[in-house]
Amino acid sequence: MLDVLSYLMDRPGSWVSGEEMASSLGISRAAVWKQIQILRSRGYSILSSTRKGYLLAQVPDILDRRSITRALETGYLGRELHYQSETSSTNDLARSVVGSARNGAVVLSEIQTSGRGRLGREWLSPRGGVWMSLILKPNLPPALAPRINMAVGVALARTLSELYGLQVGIKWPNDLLVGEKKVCGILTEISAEMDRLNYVVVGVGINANLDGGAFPGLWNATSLQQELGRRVSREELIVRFLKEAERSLEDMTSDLEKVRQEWCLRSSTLNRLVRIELAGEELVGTARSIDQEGALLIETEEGTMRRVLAGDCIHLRPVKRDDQGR
Ligand code: BT5
Repeated sequence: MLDVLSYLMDRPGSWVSGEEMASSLGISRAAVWKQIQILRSRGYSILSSTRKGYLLAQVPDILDRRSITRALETGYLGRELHYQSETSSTNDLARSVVGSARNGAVVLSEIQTSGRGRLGREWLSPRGGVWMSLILKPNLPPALAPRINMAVGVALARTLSELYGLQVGIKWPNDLLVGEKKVCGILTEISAEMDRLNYVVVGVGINANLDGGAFPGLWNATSLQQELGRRVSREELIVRFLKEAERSLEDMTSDLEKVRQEWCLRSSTLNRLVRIELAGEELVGTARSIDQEGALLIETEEGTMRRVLAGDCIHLRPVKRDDQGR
């Protein structure tokens, strides 16, 4: 299903011949036609002409629980899906259902009225974005929860770059930037006993189909729509992200080093001069690496290495090539 849709979406404003599409996708022309009919029934406006083929004229911006469930490509992530058109925060909604929820349940909402960031900061969540929370019940000690954050950040960066060809960078600990502008934020909240995690709620906010007016007063926020010059299918985005997140979470248990290395590759923080704001302290230095617990390793201006587990990070300037560490 997603194949014909992706094919048309990759060619915005262009006519695509049915024959060309069928042969590129390795399916029959009748199968293409059938998929076009299904897409139309879901609200996609697709023009057809016997001479020119098909043209995707308009993408509906709907989140339909059943349609997402049908499109899912995961084993467990998102197989239990909760949807509300409006909620205070999907992280709160997730916590209210966590008792009976299965590992991998996902909570989605069109609008959040009290979306939040870290340290109680406000997260603007108007209609058009993807506001979702993953409920995970992993068998991990609480100290290793930041690994989940790292795995989800990597999955999100991979999704945006593979689906849209965007140059996204992960800013430590877990913002996704296009250039220097924030397009996604992640808020991971845990419930734990001394030696055991009860559950983890990973809140993921993606500024998808939002225009410039969506972020009054925020000069450093952007959206997929603004960056791509077109709207995206949020359903396709969610389905792909859940698939990538499941893969990264699996890697996290079988090959954590792979996740760490991918984080480093996709990071826009490493090899930069940064200022880290910790409770009651400020640290300036060059970000050299992150370790397997997601802690940032900073080389201070005095030449000592500092390990920072949590804090706010401000990018100061890129470091010159000859200044780079390994
Ligand atoms: C974050 O916090 O970046 C985590 C955001 C997590 C949002 C998701 S949505 C689903 C789930 N439910 C929730 O209630 N939250 C999660 P932080 O690093 O603290 O960044 C917050 C700062 O980002 C704010 O103080 C603003 O400056 C800025 N900001 C607010 N809304 C934004 C938006 N939509 N896009 C980009 N930046 C925004």
